[in-house]
Amino acid sequence: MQRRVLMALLAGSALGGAARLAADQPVEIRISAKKFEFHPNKVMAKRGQPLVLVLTSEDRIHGFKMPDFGVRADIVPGQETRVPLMPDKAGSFTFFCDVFCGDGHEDMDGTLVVEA
Ligand SMILES: [Cu+2]
Repeated sequence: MQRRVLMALLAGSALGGAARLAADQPVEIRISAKKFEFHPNKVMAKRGQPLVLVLTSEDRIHGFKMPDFGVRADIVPGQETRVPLMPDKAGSFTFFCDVFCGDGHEDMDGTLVVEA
């Protein structure tokens, strides 16, 4: 009887540990770039949940800039650019291409929505 209770306690704490670990693991958000858009161009996140943006390009070098979080990276075709990001404030934040890529470059942007 005691042994069963102990096993249940052990199983419970193991599950709790796994849940905590999952919460601390960064969530990957994949965003691909091409003339003249990001896909997806709207991504959702939770405040306090660390992210890794995984950026790829389908055609040429683009830029990725999100001033509200001090993020800036080049997106090079054939590579994955991984950008760690801690969304520590709620709101809607714009990201955009900051490498001139042709007519339409000015409209190449998207939004990160961080929910409280
Ligand atoms: Cu551009």
